[in-house]
Amino acid sequence: MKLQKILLASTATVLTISAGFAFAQFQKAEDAIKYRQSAFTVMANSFGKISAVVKGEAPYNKDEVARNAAIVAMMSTLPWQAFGPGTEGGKAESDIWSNNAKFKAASEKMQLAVADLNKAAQSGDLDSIKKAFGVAGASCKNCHDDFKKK
Ligand code: ASC
Repeated sequence: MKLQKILLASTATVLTISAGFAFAQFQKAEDAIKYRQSAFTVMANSFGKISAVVKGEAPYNKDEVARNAAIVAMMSTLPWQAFGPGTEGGKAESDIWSNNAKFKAASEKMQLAVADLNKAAQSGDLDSIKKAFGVAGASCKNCHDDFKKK
């Protein structure tokens, strides 16, 4: 099955994945920090490639955008398992742990937004891609404003 097909995640799938994410175990906080930062790095790389297309800095290639959106959607499910108790550090604000419900809500909003972006990207409609990209980017920024150290 193609990656894009696997990742055409419905809202329910995203929430199921994120709800069942307690599979990773980390020996040290350092390992959790490295894991979540790595997932965000890969996500940001693909998001940045879509950003260039949306801004008109790169030509629109349907397959490439679809592939990058699928990567973003998949990666978006991964970092959260690495924010467990005792993993404070890196660029993470302490509010992640002291106000975890708000953090979780923001993370779910982002996952839904990038699932929508992925749907638009698979459809190949550039106008919907641009719209969904804007919503997704805002959901990244929203969470960073509250929970990421500058
Ligand atoms: C990116 C990236 C982010 C988001 C954010 C959107 O490409 O690395 O963190 O977009 O800047 O506002």
